Amino acid sequence: MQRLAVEQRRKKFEKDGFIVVEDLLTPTELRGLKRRVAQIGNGKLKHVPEDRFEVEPAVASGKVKAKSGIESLRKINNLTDYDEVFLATAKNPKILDVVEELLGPNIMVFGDQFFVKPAKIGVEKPYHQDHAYFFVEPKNIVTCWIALEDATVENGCLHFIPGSHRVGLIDHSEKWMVGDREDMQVPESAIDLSKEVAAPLKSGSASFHHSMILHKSGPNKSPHPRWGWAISYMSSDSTWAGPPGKKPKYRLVRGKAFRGKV
Ligand SMILES: O=C(O)CCC(=O)C(=O)O
Repeated sequence: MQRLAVEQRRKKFEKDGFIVVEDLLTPTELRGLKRRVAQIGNGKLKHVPEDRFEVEPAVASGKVKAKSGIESLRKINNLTDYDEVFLATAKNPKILDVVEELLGPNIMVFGDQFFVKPAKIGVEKPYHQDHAYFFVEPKNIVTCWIALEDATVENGCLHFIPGSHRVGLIDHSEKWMVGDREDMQVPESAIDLSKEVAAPLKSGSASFHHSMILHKSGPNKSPHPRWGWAISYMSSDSTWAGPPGKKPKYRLVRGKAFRGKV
């Protein structure tokens, strides 16, 4: 990409807290990922531990009987820790080049989540800032969210509040129940919904968002699944800020590591 375009993209990310990059992955790359995740979700490949899978609430409660393993899932956590195809994609230079523009040359994978959001039953994820869940400093993690299927307003694409990454960490004390698991959300009174923008994506396109931006995804009310894979990256000179001794082993994917840092 030309220097000017790169500079414009960086400025847009600084101002809004997210950018969209069209056609990041090719149809062949997408097909490989889709085949692989279906094999994992349907139990044909068994190398991803069970505790990485989260079942969609309507299926977990017995209200809906899913037609296949993958269609029963809300998400799969940390595929890059177990699966070579997803790990290779997390190292794809087309992704890392954009991340480098936003974070600098030394990059580690912080974590990843594959969101299934199955047709008709996928629940919403209410407004939150990712960094409310992330224990590293500075609060500057970039998530690449790749659409494996078209993500639309009807099937629950991401929505952002542009510029909200610049206001600091907001209170997440409101309870949000995902089935019987308690999670958290930002109270609606703390969100300027007049600024909300939807970020629909064609399959193969991706958004890159800052870990402090307020964002949500809607429920999937459509007959189409909304598969999206979110890989979060941090600069390798970040510092662990969680409980001592609990730091996960992070993977360097570009540049160099620093002693005493993550
Ligand atoms: O894909 C979703 O439904 C939620 C994604 C999200 O909130 C994130 O990637 O941070």
